[in-house]
Amino acid sequence: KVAAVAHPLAEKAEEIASNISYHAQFSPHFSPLKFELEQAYYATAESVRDRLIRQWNETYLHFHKVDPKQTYYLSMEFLQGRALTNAIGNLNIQDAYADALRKFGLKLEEITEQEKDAALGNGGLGRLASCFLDSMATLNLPSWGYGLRYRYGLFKQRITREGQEEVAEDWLEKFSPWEVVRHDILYPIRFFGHVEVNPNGSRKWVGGEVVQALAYDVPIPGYQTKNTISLRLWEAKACAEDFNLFLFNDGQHESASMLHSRAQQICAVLYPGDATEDGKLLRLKQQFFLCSASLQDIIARFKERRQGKGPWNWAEFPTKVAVQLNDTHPTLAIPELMRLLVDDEGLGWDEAWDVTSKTIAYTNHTVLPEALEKWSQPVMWKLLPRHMEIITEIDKRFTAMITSTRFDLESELSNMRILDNNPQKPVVRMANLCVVSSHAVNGVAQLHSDILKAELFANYVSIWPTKFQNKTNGITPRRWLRFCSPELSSIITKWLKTDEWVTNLDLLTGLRQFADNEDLQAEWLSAKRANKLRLAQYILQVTGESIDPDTLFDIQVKRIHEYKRQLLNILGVIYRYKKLKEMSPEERKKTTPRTVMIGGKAFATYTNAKRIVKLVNDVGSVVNTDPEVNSYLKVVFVPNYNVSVAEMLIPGSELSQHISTAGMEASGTSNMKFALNGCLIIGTLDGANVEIREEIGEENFFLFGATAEEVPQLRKDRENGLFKPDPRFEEAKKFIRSGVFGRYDYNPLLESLEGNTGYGRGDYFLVGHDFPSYMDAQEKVDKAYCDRKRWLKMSILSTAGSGKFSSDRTIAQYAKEIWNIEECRVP
Ligand code: DL6
Repeated sequence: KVAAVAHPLAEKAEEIASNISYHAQFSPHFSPLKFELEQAYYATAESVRDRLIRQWNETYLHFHKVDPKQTYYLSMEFLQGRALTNAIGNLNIQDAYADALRKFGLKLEEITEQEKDAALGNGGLGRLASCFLDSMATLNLPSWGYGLRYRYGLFKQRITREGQEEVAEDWLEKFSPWEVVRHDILYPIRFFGHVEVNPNGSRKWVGGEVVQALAYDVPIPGYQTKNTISLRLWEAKACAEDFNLFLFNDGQHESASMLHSRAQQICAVLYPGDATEDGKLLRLKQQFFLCSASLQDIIARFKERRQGKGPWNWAEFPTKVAVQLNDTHPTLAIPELMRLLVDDEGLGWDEAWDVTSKTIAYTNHTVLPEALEKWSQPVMWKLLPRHMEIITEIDKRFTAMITSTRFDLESELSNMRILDNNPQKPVVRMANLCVVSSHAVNGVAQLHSDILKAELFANYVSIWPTKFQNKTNGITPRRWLRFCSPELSSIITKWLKTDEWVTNLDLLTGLRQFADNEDLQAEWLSAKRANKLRLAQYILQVTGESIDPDTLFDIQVKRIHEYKRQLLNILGVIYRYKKLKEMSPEERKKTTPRTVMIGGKAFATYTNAKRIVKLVNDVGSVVNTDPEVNSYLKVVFVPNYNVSVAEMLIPGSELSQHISTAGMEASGTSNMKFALNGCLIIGTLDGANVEIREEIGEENFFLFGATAEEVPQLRKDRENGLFKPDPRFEEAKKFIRSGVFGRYDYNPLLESLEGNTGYGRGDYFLVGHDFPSYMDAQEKVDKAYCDRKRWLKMSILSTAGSGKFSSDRTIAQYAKEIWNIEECRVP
């Protein structure tokens, strides 16, 4: 009954309501006269998007006019999550929208729940990219993100009796109201083919297959600023001529559309399985597709901002363009930029190299050897022949530089080279290509950057000592506190007497002075409790398990990986369960009741990770139905962990586990989200835990485990049979083997913690070594939780010490120390 009128910039609830009504009627996506939650979501999202589009266009025009140096963040992953709450929050129109929706008898929270997560990423690396975009927009930085528009994002996880099952996640099943297709932004992307040499010696890549890259733009609004930047996602399209009408009319329907379906495959899924040669080729195609489309677009913009009139001063390019490679996945941007400059623009090698290396910077996100990308040389020659010529030339020049100037490094050269010419398996080492070609290389937490400098890239450091930097990761305080925990946010604002902390997170230190204040503690407790209740309801809804909000909520959520050691967590739980079983009812009453929640997705082909998921579920089934124990311990596997689930879990957490083997987690960012929400951390000295502990105070952090320095020797000791397992560790494993948790064969998993060979690898992740100190730290947790005042103080101090971990700080450092870009605020 609300009048349907378009008021794109409506302020008042009535006008907003009529705007929503307008979209329901005139941008119809459903049958008329239906206005249920789903329809209301789309109409609401479109009305918000109208406002964004105006700011977005203004931002584009402003950047065009000012022509500042601009950063382009190239990433194969963006884990955006939902957009509506974030957009409404950043535009500061929550109350008006809530009022408007009430006129339809709807609640804003019900509407926001309708949105599907855009899960175009796997985990930390992709979520970091999304936090960075939020900060770039909020800091008014001239910057854009470039990624791929995967048809199916990260799989949906279902838990069955067999464990994890993967189901395609159809985030575009209906459509996304947050993307705008740009039919005018289209670039040709070539694969395969060959290189032609012209009489003047210049080279040209020709032939092969050509697909089109079509741009879809997603608006990224900054917090309380007009600046709205773009995330440009590329989709692959075949040309109309590629549809063979003759074959189709001849009844050969599949052959007729072969090129179309081949083009569609490129952006079909995030991380196509790469166990087969075809799978590897597809992944490489995806990477090149992103790099080529983005660079053609960047160059087109560089020209457009010079009124489209050449000749171009290419030396100016790095003063206008910064390209950040999010890990090695977009490494092909390096040879592609060289190719575009040399072959298409006619620059000489040295000039093109100067432009390329001044433009490109690289972030490393892992030291895990299996995650350091290496591409088969024969596959690369087949798919990208011109790029392989360029890479070979870069490798040749680098080799010549070392042999002529650095005799001391000659013995190291074979490891430093970009090409590994091992005849059995010749590969291109993408990280080496990035290090050699970029002007800046950074790690993502101090410890990680130190390890990169001391180990992985040590030889390069001796050549280019100033190239290597640290940029400790951060998270956006908007999504990860202000919007996901409005109750706690209001309390913070009240006690700090300002809400400026949302954009200046260091102000949180102002809470320290009140950490002992009983009034603040009471308010803090009530906000945490409200969040715990909300979480308990969610757990009931998705698992059917009822959990008690008076127990300690202990959470570990992240990708399932052996180095992240969910196995250590569950072994600890198993030991706890066994001890509870052995206690008398009176003794049990003296323990600290806990609800342990573990969630995360295992890569589809990672068998041990899937076994861990199964074990957690099996332990939960037994413990939760054991009437003697289940008021003191519950174990819940939280299915389908994603950004929206995190927004529910983190505010309701009291203890969270960041317990990777030291030296293996580059940074971690969920540790920052939990600490910011007043959750205490039990963790090792790994990644950003080190800095979090420094910031919040070591007395507020439950530390255990070996240090990164000790790890190599401990591994050797194991190999030499010098490791003596703690009896508690042996007891926990034996308990699993006794069959208490069902008949599934857990031996292969348990053997990975034993022996020196095969599965065993001699407990590479040192679960056995760290188990006793982990259990001791858990005892300290239990004790601390009994003292409510002390716990609340620690919780307040965690939040108060989290200011450093704002992605605004991280991005400001990138802007100043790597990109050399400045604020460009839309007036
Ligand atoms: O830098 C973001 C994120 C870090 O917080 C994690 O510690 C790190 O594991 C992750 N790295 C990757 C790269 N591949 N692997 N493995 O996802 O980056």
